[in-house]
Amino acid sequence: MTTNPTPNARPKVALITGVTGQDGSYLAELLLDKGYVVHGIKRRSSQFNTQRVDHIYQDPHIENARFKLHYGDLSDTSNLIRIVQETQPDEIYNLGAQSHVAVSFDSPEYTADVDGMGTLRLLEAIRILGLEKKTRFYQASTSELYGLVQEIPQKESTPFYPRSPYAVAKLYAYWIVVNYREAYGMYACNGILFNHESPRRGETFVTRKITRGLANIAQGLEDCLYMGNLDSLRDWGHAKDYVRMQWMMLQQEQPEDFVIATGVQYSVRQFIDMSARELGITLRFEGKGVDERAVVQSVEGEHAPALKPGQVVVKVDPRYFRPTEVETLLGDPAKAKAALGWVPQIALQEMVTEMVVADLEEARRHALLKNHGYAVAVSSEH
Ligand code: NDP
Ligand code: GDR
Repeated sequence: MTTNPTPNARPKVALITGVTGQDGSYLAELLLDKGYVVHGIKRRSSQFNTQRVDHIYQDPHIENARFKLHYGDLSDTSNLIRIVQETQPDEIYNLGAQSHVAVSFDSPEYTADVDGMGTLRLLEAIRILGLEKKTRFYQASTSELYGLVQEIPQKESTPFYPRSPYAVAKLYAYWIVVNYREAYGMYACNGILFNHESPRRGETFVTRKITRGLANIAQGLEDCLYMGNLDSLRDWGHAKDYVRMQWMMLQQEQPEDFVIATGVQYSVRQFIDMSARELGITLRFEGKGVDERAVVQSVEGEHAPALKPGQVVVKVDPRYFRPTEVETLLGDPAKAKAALGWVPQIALQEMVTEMVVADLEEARRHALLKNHGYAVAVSSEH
């Protein structure tokens, strides 16, 4: 539904960094629905990397195309200035990032450059082009800022204690946004978002690794899923609910920072259990620490033809432990509810079902190909 107030008014223009990612794709859909012209920055890659937005792609030759992609990178200052100049956005959503916490320990400098300095580069682009009073800025801040938590649940006033190069880079980004708001009167704000997932979640984040891995095992494409810390506790929401809030944050009178969370917490182990049940598999967890594993207790229905009771389908592998772990995160979204009327609409169980159904469909396709003699590579190495 298009909600542009007056049909003849100039449509609002948004620029999204990270448009090819999970959130960027849902946000682009939302803004197109609202009548925006949406510009997105995509990275040059040796293979197509626009799968998440292919369904909303518009041929640039079409007159009045409302979805346009530009090559760019958050590490490239002149490129960012040029894109902001060309697009003259009313709103910038800075979602682009090296967003994997574990990978940030392998690539700390790159993560700092893109996630920290990249934010500064965009804010400076706005300032250099004299757009401080026109362009509103949303920064994808994160619950990882709380790291070693100082208070439960975490709210806007909870002190930060980042525990990874990713979180430290995002801490810089958080404060530079606050500073530019105070120093230059810019409408710039931080959404401190807790983990949010969907069938579009990257395959190496824990929820998607679980739903995809178990679906592959159920269809006989893999034998075992190797996991890190099963005790880790997270507050998981659905990405669709969270991008709605990103837009709402830029429509207020005054820029403010908000915590976005569900207020409910589960362990990685519980997420595994819920996903297995969706596939008709009942699991029993045995052992402790690095020796912990999940064994199939019973199988019902037709989703897991490849499985037998007694089979070990999940094992802990310390290679997925992090040098410093964030053990527990639980958000308090009271401010967002009171000030903006935002409440999440999709519960965890519903999201698990949606993710498992999508991954099972893909696993079935792969199994069909495999059974007809085609080679299928199903890597779960993360
Ligand atoms: P994804 O990893 O799915 O998407 C990240 C996006 O950033 C991709 O489009 C990616 O491009 C792009 N990107 C990566 N590096 C660069 C770069 N150097 N220059 C330009 N773009 C780049 O993340 P999500 O959609 O899950 O998250 C969106 C944002 O929200 C991120 O900033 C993340 O850190 C933050 N966040 C996410 C949370 C979550 O639970 N999902 C919670 C809190 C914050 P490509 O597709 O080519 O890789
Ligand atoms: P997180 O998400 O680090 O919270 O960052 P991730 O899904 O990677 O990990 C969540 C928790 O699960 C534990 N875990 C594993 N994680 C992965 N990836 N793979 C495993 O095998 C595994 N086993 C256990 C992790 O140790 C961790 O405790 C996400 C990203 O989207 C960030 O960009 C975002 O800022 C935060 O969420 C909020």
